[in-house]
Amino acid sequence: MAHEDLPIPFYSSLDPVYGDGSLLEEAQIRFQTVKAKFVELFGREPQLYARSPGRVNLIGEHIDYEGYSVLPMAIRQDTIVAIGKRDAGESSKEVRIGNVNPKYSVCTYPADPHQMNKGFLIPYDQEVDLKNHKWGHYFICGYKGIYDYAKSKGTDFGLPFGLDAVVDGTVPTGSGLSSSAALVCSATIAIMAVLDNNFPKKEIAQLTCECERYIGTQSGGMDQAISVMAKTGFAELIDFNPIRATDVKLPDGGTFVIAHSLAESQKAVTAATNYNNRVVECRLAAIVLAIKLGMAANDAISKVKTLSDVEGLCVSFAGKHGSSDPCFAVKAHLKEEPYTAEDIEKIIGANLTSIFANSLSSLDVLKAAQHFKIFQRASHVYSEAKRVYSFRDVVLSKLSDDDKLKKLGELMNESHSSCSVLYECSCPELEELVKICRDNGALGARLTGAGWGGCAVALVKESILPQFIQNVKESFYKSRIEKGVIRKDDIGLYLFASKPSSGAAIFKF
Ligand code: NG1
Repeated sequence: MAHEDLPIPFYSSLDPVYGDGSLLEEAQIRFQTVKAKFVELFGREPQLYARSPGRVNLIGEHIDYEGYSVLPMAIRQDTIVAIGKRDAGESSKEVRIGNVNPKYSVCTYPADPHQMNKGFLIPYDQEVDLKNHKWGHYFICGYKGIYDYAKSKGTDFGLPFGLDAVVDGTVPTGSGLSSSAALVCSATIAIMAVLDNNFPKKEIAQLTCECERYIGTQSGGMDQAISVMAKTGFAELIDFNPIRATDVKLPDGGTFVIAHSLAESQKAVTAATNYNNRVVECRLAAIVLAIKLGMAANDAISKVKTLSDVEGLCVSFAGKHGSSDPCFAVKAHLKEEPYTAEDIEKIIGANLTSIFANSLSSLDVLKAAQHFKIFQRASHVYSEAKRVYSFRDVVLSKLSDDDKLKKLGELMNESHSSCSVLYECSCPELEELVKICRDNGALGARLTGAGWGGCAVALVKESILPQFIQNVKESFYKSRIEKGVIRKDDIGLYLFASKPSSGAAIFKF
């Protein structure tokens, strides 16, 4: 059976996931702490646990929501959820979520998602209460996801049902390492398991991607797919529509180092000007290209959702001019100067607000936007999509490991430059950090995840790893430690080498 058709693995001990070394010891302590917190808050022991990891994206940034394949790997940092059903009766009408970290206070939600409309997420009419953004919302996304999934299968899995849960996460938040997906996926899987169900991984990847959108970001499915489907020792080429994961064994002799820029990327809160803005710009680029390439405006508006939808048109246009590159059509038909809303409305013959009338978060984007850089966004998406396959092809090639690593590094550098210049999702701290990584011998370095803060990932030869870490500490972190931005003892949380780790799992001891 294909990997993505298998259910989430169910274990009675921690070692299949955490191995037998120091990671296992650390995990044993964490699971004991989560259990103790559960007993402290709810007066009984949890029934079971689920875990889901964060990820680092090696290449393929801001293209998953455009339907293109990406190439991430899971990292060891993860989120653990302990869960138990509440007794039937009055108390079964609530979901209570605690956290081992005292920074996150207990959140309580009504168990019936129809009541969640009032003052919480408002999932049924699509409004999102971002002003009252609370960490527990991510857990409730999973609850709502399972509820909707059950309904789509013509059942209810016994929901609405009161649940208690305690969360412990080690994926740094706002870092581009997908702490949000680790929480949404572990919550969803814990809820699924405590209701005595287990679905194929590809369905969980799909449903967790859809339910994380209740938070208000129009995310693609990369983070959830890798968190659910990762395998120890492999990066994965993730395809969408349908979701599929193909193992990619990275060449020997290189290591990926993750380094935090210490600028927090508040993806949900800045969605209207950053993340969702780019999703809207890509849609507008796709519609304008479709029309310029001969599609009727009405068809373009109703049928074209992503740049991958018009790639065929772009490629056949390029073909007539001796090229196979969709960017050829972008250069021929879009102008580099930013477009105003009126410029685009003139081309497509419709109001932008009417196109996005069904999406409140897109309307927020339109309200906040001064202009739309559709040439730059489309150029990034098409070129980045190509780099993902080039990366995979280099890995599969007959080159020596050294030559492979060199070429992978070059592709990572090109990806960063495209993210920074064309997609404008970098920030000064990330630029400084990427430069420091390269100056200290990284074969390639780039921002990873959504950007606007968060982490960089650098490809480093194992032979220089200790010196590289030392130099980056000196050049980037030392001054920040002196200024009190981070504590010296915490440096390992912000700068670390990472091997591809395993995906989501359920534990019952
Ligand atoms: P991060 O930075 O981990 O939140 C986000 C999206 C991904 C992808 C990347 C950019 C979510 C949950 N994740 O990742 O789907 O679009 O940005 O490549 O929104």
